[in-house]
Amino acid sequence: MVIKEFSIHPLAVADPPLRSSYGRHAPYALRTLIRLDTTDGICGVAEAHGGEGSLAALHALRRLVLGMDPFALHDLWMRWGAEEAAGDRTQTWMVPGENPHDARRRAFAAVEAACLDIIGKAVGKPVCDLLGGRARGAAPFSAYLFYKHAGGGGEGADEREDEYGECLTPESMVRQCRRMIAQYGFRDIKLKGGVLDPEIEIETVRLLRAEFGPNYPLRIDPNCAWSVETSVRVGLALREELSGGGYLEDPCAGLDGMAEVRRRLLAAGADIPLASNVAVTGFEDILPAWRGHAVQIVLSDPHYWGGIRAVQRLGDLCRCLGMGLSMHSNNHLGLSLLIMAHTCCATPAMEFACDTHYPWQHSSDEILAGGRVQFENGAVRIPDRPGLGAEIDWDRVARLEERYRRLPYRRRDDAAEMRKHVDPAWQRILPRW
Ligand code: GKR
Ligand code: MG
Repeated sequence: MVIKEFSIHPLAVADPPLRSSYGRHAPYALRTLIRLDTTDGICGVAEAHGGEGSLAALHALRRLVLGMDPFALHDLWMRWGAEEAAGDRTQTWMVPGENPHDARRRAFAAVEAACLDIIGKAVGKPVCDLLGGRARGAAPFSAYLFYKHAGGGGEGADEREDEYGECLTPESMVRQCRRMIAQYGFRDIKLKGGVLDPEIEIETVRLLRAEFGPNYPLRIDPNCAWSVETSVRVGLALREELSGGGYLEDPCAGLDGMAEVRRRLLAAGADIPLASNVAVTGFEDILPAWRGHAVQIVLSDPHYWGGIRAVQRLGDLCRCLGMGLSMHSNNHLGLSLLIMAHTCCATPAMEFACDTHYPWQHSSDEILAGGRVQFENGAVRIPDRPGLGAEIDWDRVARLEERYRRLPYRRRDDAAEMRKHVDPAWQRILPRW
């Protein structure tokens, strides 16, 4: 069995005006669907980051994939040269999926997921059962809360209903969380911070704790918006709320800054773990992060760490070093959610609930035949089907692809959206506070 066709489908997915320290989300997020067809008539699919950078890498990889045996993933890895690339792979200045330094790994990860989908279909097993079996029966996810402007995503006649409404105060964030938990049953809460004055964000976390109690661990992630000083101040103010299964994620830029924050928090008696998906994005970052005590929890992501098996390896490494493992998320559709769920179930070390943007996407954009993936008590069960368990609605794909073609932009640029809608002079300043 070899791969005889490789098609690449760029997609535009409606996205609400969510805020982060990067700026504001555009009306459409960019994603890519890939499809591999084998000589045995089996089709494998995967979802990847979108936009021209991701597309270019996938098109370059295509010539190595055509004619390959889907089982020969190591051979592909070596021929493609997706090892860690030199250069700034941090996500300090570039949003995930836009950094050219991990573009090769991202392309490989998509092909790996599609090949595992093929292999699973060939042997009649779900992907996580091919990779050592299930460390847990279902993949738990967290309620991923965002400050946001009014709007449900999309534009003009294509605008989506604004399910969560404007959310720029602590009180409206509690309402957002209540609604999300009622709908999905999440048991962990993540607040995207770095948007409002830290005092308001502290108040938001406190209100969330008052509303949901200590059985809902809390995390806050300002994506490097704070100085070391501010990070320590916020950490100390929230020492109760961020302990007991919670964490402080990428409060400031760089491993040195994170190490200093950790030192000062510990010296003040606050043992709050620091987590990262900004300063730590690849295997090369692990030892410096560990040696400097800068990061205690690594946020993996099968999309940019090099695939599902790379996250398994990362999990083993984290276990050896006494570090925790969680999972990062960007905007995505149900196919990525399934990739993340298989990854989580096949990775014993994944002991934190994974992040997901899925609640922010609208059902009318889902490309899975049969509609959106369902959550039970905040977790996704692995479908009782071989491979990733995804059946694609190709008419829907064609519509999202057509929408992509009509979009004027080809990469995610949250700062440009800020200038367009909020403040014409807006710049990403780090640290802002
Ligand atoms: O969607 O704005 C966003 C997030 O800020 C995302 O881009 C981050 O990569 O969620 C991510 C994170 O945990 O840093
Ligand atoms: Mg993060």
